[in-house]
Amino acid sequence: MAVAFDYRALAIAVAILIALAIVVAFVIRARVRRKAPPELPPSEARPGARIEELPPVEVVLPAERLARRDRAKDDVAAAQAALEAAEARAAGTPQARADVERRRRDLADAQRRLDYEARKVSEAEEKARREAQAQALARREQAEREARQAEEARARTAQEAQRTKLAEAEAGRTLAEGLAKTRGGFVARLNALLGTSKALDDSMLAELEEILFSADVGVHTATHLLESVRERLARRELTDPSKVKAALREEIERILSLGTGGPASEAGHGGLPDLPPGAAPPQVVMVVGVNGTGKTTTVGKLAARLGQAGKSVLLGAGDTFRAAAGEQLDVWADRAHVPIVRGKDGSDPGAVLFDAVARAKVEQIGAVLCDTAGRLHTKAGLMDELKRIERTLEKAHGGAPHEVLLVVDATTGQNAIAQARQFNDALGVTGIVLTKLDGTAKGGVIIGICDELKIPIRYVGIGEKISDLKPFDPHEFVEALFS
Ligand SMILES: Nc1nc2c(ncn2[C@@H]2O[C@H](COP(=O)(O)OP(=O)(O)O)[C@@H](O)[C@H]2O)c(=O)[nH]1
Ligand SMILES: [Mg+2]
Repeated sequence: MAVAFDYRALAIAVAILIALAIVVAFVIRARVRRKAPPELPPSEARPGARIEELPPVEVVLPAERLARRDRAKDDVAAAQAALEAAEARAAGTPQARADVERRRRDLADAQRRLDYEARKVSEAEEKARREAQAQALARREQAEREARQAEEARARTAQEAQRTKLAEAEAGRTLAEGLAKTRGGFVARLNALLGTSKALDDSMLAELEEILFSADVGVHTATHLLESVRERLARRELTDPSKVKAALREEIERILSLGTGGPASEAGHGGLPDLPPGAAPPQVVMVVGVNGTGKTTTVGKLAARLGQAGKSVLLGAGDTFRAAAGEQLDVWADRAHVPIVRGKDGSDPGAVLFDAVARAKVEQIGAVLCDTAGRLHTKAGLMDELKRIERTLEKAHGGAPHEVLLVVDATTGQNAIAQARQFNDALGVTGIVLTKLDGTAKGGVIIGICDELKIPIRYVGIGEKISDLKPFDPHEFVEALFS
């Protein structure tokens, strides 16, 4: 049995399927479009997008290209005119018709040529426009970069000024404030004794002796002071207690001015001396002393002082013995805004300091401040280690260390003098920093140090803040002590 094939039904089914496929395609496309394109960070944004933001640019095309297009235009016009003339002349002869046909072909050729030249002009125009825009964009980005850098530099300067202000705000303590405890100690007792209108007699001298002997100036210096008073009394120069006080003050200032003894200490008191004439930078300062006297703190404060005076400074973290000593110095480097060379805990301190000096030479840094350990397994071990470091520094830079700065803690009183003597014998100390004067009534020890050792006192420490390191000036010191 023949089955009649229904072509109409098939066509309708196919049409429905096609329509369905079109609808599905539209739905999918609409969904894809609705998804927002991922947001690009500004620096990765498509250059095209940035170019579109630019104002339109004028471009100049090569004259030769424009001339070729114009010639093609003229050729079209000429072919058009020739065709029109041929058509006018056409008299139905086969030659005339052939001539018209030929002119028509010429016109079509000329037109094609013109189309080609016009397309080339617009391509060249587009290319030139893109190039000009890319250049404009590069210029704009360069300007933006420069503006950003200038802004960053401005922010850095402002931050710097803020830091300096903070450091200055920290500079609250004066020398007189730092010496308050010592002034309240033996100086207060001297004032109480010599500020009276009592007669100058043996009992007063006995009390003076007692005050001076218990004042941490040391037996040697106390004897020295008493003798000078007795001599002047014998010469009848001192007729009342206030004159005795003035004489003592004078004598103390004279002793405090003694710190210009040996050749190594010619620069005298008050601040770090300059490099000797002819010596090449960097100036290498080796900071030594027993544990806890304030070496690391002094290195940090000194770095800030020198930095403020315009000197470039590098810190060398030579205390690799005590865990966390490096981190402590790191914090100071940060506060003083100076670079630092550090090794691993337990590494060879000589090697670390050698590297520090080498880096300072390469980077033409003015001064290297070398922190060192204050405690090893034995005292002899410490001195040997420090002597070895001293030799290493000499190897790193002839003439180094230019300064061996001993840090002693005033709160240890007479012990400070003993330490200074030991370090001086082993290393040849060229300057002393007496720290923690703010925390003790034993400040008189400074008089003993100057009298017995005659090593210049470079600085005194009167607190834990960055600005609590003052260059030592004997006159100023006596003024503050007796104020
Ligand atoms: N009050 C006071 N404390 C100080 C002074 N110098 C250092 N110190 C403190 O003494 C402690 C030991 O100092 P540090 O520098 O670590 O000593 P180092 O072991 O010799 O390096 C720290 O807590 C410092 O803050 C000072 O002049 N005055
Ligand atoms: Mg330390």
